[in-house]
Amino acid sequence: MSDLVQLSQDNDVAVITINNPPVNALSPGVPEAIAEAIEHVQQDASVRAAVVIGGGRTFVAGADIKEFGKITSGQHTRGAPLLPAVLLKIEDCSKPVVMAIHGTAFGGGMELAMSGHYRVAAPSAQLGQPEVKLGIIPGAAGTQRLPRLAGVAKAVEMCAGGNPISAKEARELGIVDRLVEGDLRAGAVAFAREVAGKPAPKTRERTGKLGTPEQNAPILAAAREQARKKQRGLMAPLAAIEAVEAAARLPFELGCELERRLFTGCLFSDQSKALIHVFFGEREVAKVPDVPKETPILPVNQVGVVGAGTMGGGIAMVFANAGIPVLLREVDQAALDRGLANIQKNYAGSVKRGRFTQEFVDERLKRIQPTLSFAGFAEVDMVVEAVFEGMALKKEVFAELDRVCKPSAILASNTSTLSIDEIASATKRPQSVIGTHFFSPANVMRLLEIVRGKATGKEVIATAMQLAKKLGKVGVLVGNCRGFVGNRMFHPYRREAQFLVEEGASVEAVDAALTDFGMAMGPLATGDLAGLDVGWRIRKEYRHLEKPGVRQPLAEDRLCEMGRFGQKTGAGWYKYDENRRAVPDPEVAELVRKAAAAAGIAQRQIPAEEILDRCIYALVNEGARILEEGYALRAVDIDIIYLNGYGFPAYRGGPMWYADTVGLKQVLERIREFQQQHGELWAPAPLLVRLAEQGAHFDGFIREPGGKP
Ligand code: 3H9
Repeated sequence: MSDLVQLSQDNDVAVITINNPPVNALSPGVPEAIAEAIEHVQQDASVRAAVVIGGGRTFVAGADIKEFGKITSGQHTRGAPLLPAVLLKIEDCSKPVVMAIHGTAFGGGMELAMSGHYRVAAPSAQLGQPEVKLGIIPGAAGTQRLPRLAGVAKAVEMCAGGNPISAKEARELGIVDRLVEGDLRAGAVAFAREVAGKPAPKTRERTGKLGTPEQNAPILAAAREQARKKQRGLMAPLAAIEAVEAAARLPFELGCELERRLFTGCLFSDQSKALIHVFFGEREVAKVPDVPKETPILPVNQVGVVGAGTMGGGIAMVFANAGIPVLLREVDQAALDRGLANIQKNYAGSVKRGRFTQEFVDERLKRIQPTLSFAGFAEVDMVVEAVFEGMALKKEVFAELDRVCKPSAILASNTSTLSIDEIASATKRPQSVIGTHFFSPANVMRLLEIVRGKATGKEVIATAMQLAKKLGKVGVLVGNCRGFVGNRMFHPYRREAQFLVEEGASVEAVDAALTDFGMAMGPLATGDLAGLDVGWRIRKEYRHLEKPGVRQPLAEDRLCEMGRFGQKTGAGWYKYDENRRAVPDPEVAELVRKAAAAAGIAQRQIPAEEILDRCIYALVNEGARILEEGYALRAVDIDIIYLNGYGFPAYRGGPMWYADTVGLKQVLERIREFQQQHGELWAPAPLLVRLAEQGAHFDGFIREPGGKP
């Protein structure tokens, strides 16, 4: 037997152990070795039943995702798919095969589990068909066996939604036959002994839960509607529903054939390639080349948050939710009361929506201790400053924190635009100063931009990266440039959106072009949500840096002067009704038209394609500069920032991946057209020019050592 699978014997029960760390993926060699072990079980007269179990921390987390790229790029030339055949062999074994599940039985792992005659599980195990999250569907009869075990409704929910269920729920649904407390292997062997000699039920022959077409029709219709709404633009969920529908309609073999066709169609799609890029990208961003895995991590058991505004309050909730006690400091009682009331309101909303229980919330609230002073800050391991965005104030706060906090404490700023180095200069410990840029609402958004100053210590970086994970965030390390990565790119993106309106596109048309592309919101509606006054204040702070003669958007400053700050004032680019629904506002159209006329900007019809290209390529061009200058470590870091902080559609892989799929030569040509029409704001990034000329991609680009940060 190979190293990947071991066969041992516990008297009359064979134990097949899969050992392919870290997650026992079904890499080449694993299915073959399982098949070989089953062959032994079948032939060895001393064996009456078998247990299949995962070695290490988990059962099987699925097919080996790395192999998919090899298949779609033609490196794999294997003929008939192997896994489905191996699963049939297990199911056809004349001796009962008991699957013993701990950790995760995901994707191909779940499919493997369902090919057994019985399943037992540790109570902490999770089971699921998460393939849709990779833009594919189960490809080894998962869509055919799951409805036979759990019914069509649950199978549709799991295969189209992709979220796992607990072992307890799996037990209630009949997917799992027994929960095993304590030693799983021993429990599974005992179970196998109980069922040895009895007829072994084949999942594929069960039909009791498949329902009638009449019963299934409303379930499938509701699932399709939900998928179109909640997973807008994604192909895989609809394919998964079609495959599950086939399970109830067709014999098993024909259902499997349909599943295979749908699986292959999805696998070769751009959506799946993008989502697989995202899967590995989310893991890649945690790796910082000059901060090795062994870098010591500083303890963060207690934190301080300075400022109880929207951001500070949200950040306090993030820590409290992760079990870390927080001292929340404000300057006066009224501001502190307001901050706390917001936190309570926020939690109450979560209880109302059923996300948290009251008990859970009470426990979290107890972890947030409000204060008007810095008393107690001497004990905290880390402080996150979230005061008003102004350099003078930030420096004052950091000088004070430097005085009151213990020497080992990390001092972090939530600034979204200001220089971490300048903030650090207010302290005597610049090595302990770092940026932790949360996105609003901080307790919801997954992105955490971690900003490395020129003096930030490696231990501080490693600690912040690990803390991000603990807080349930995706931490991405970025360099210290104006706007860091996300906002620096967002600036030209929103600038183009505004220019387009000035040139004749309607506010709604600009937003629609981007939401049709898959963005969660259009650029102008996003401004209204974030508050137009934020940018206005920043523009005022940086006005002295603007180059004379360079075109600037006209309308947003005017809107702010009118008190139209966006949703919070009931009006911005749109008007908002009492339910915060955006309504187009002719007053804005008129204002923009007048401003454009005064500035001599000609009006014309602008096609949606131009709106899209100008906005997205503005992102890409700035992203290319950031990448070359080294403020982002890799193109995928930029992608992960945009997916988790800016509502970029995951199935397009992020702005840099999207540009790669369009082809950099084509992107460059279009940018050069825009440069001719609109001038130097559209000068192509040198890296884009170079890569386009080489026929290369952003993906995989590694900057020469010795670049800026
Ligand atoms: C499928 O099964 C299709 C089927 O229908 C069959 C069709 C024929 N493959 O996430 P972590 C790596 S599709 C390859 O940091 P955690 C991961 O990249 C698959 N590699 O750990 C990382 O590598 P590195 C359906 C994989 O404890 C390391 O393992 N299954 C795979 O936070 C540790 O991972 C899924 O979609 C894989 N399948 O989370 C499950 N899985 O250290 C995908 C992980 O070099 N996996 N790696 O960066 C997960 O959801 C999580 O990894 C899991 C563990 C929850 C299992």
